[in-house]
Amino acid sequence: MTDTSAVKDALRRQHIETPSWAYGNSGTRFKVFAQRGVPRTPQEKIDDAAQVHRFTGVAPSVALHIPWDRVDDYAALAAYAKERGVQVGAINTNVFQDDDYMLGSVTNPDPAIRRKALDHLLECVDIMDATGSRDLKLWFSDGTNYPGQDDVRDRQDRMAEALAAVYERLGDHQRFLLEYKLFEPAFYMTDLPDWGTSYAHCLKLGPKAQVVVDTGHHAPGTNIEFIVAFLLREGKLGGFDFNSRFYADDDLMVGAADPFQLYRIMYEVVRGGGYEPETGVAFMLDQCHNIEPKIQGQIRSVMNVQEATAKALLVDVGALRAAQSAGDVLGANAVFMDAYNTDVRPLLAELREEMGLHRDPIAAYRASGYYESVVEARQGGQAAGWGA
Ligand code: AOS
Ligand code: ZN
Ligand code: ZN
Repeated sequence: MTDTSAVKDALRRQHIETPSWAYGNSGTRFKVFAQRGVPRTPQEKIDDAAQVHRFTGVAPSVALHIPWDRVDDYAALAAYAKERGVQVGAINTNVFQDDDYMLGSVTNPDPAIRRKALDHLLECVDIMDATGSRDLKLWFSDGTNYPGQDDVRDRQDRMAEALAAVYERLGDHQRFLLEYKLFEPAFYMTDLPDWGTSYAHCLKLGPKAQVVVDTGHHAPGTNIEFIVAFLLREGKLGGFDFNSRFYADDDLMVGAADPFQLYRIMYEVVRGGGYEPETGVAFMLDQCHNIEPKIQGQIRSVMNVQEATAKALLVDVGALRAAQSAGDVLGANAVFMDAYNTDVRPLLAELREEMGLHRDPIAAYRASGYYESVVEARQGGQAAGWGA
């Protein structure tokens, strides 16, 4: 039996970070459907993020994306967030939207373009100094489209050089989270295609270099929870970019495509100690809401992560271990599935009441009138970045 009050305590201190770009208009390369009431400024994105925290109680920070969230005074922006009851979280870099980066950013064959990309990454560390952020998230669209297009090994050397320069610049309480992605926008080869490549670069640099697992960045069928277990064991799991994929990097709501996979991932997180705040695993969402309302989409996503976490915390570890050591294949699997098949919604509703929240965050948000007030106040909302 698992102690539900301990499970509730663990859930009470959950921290899920929402991304500023989830609140803006986004879409595919075919069409961006503009929604009403979307934020026009970074401050308004923070206002929306604060609503997600207000109704869920477990989303106290918001990740920024530079230059989409460019402002003159980042310390003032961090203070603004604080006033609204949230914090500025990870700073996301952008070396993928400039014409100069057609053949890559930090791995570009042209040293002047590499320098420009590195300068942006370093500027983002300056921004972290101002906002007090701990994490710099590095995602590179770098790669090639055709065999022979560029030298694969030289590109690794260039990547290593840039990462070392960023690492060198990090302060004592800062770190970078290095993201990998199998493909897209490069279709033949990505310079950081998988966790092993990110891990190898991070391992060489030291403890302030950590791997971030974006759940949408793997080949179909990849056992992501194994990667999570392995990286945690090695002390190299910096965090997650949570989202769902059906086909490629779909960036749909986490837990929508495969809630069972999310549960398996959260089980390994809990098992590997990654749920403890001191391990520094960041639980971030990296999503877009192209056709659904954005704030509600974020609330739903936070709830999906909560539900998977609750189930992972409910696993009867004693019974599982006993079955495992007895070689009881079906017994162990049954214990694992029992937790997954538990309806944790009543437990979470109860927890929310204990936290002074409404039992149903979506209903409470809908009834709050916030959406109607921003539709009224905001005219001409901003694209999230890609849709600009
Ligand atoms: C891109 O595919 C990565 O998932 C990035 O983490 C992220 O989506 C981006 O930084 C936001 O544009
Ligand atoms: Zn991501
Ligand atoms: Zn992605």
